[in-house]
Amino acid sequence: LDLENDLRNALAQKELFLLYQPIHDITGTHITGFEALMRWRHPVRGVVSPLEFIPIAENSGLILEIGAWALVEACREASRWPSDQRISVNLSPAQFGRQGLVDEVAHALEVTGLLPSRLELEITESTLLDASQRNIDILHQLKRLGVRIVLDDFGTGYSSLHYLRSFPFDRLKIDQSFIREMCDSREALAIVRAVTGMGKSLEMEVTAEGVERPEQMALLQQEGCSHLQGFLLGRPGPAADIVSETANTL
Ligand code: G
Ligand code: G
Ligand code: MN
Ligand code: NA
Repeated sequence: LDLENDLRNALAQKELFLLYQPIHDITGTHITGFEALMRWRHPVRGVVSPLEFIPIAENSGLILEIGAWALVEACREASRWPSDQRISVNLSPAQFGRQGLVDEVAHALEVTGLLPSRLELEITESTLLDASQRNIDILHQLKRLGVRIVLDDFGTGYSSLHYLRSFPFDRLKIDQSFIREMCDSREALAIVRAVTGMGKSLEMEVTAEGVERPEQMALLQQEGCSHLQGFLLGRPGPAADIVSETANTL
């Protein structure tokens, strides 16, 4: 409850901030965009992970305010980048379930002037809860704004395949757990192979998350994955580093 009270003040106190992790093309030589990852600089505890404070934000309803802030902040930042760079923003279940999400996204684009096609919204299966008609309608409305929709942590839910039939996602992100094991586990590798194959057939980009070792990168190139994200290619970092990072690859 302490932390919840502190979180209530965090926005006003400007204690929340975003880090940006690069997403590379499959060669690892070009950055195609960044994922915005939230952090909380707590005055006493230091930097708190979203794994700790997002659930608190969800339960208290604070996520609506925090999520709206993150969306505008990330779009504003990206509007300063080279125009071939995309920004990915994670949406939490409460944000997705809320009336007015579509207006909120439209507002963020409007006030920042970001081209809609440069914004990607990352949604997990647990965010969607189910492929209900209401949820599918919201995804279509978002898509009509011109933004891209990404299915995050793909493979960890129990109905992943069902979602692919329900909605044309622009990108799938293979969950880190598969990448971590793909060099040692035939099963993990088989799943990575199957997901990249499906992505191709369905004309969805496929990003491997959590790429930490050169052997993983080589294997992902061989399997025909389209994008790479992970500590091997770049850690989440402050916005100030980005202009120079992207400049190196252009
Ligand atoms: O950056 P890190 O790996 O610590 O993030 C941990 C988790 O927090 C991930 O699941 C990530 O998706 C989630 N997360 C990070 N930033 C945000 C955000 O801005 N909004 C939401 N809803 N989740 C976030
Ligand atoms: O759930 P989501 O995919 O949004 O979470 C992304 C999280 O994964 C971020 O918190 C980010 O810090 C973390 N992450 C990104 N790359 C790596 C990596 O190579 N290894 C590990 N262990 N975590 C990573
Ligand atoms: Mn994500
Ligand atoms: Na993910």
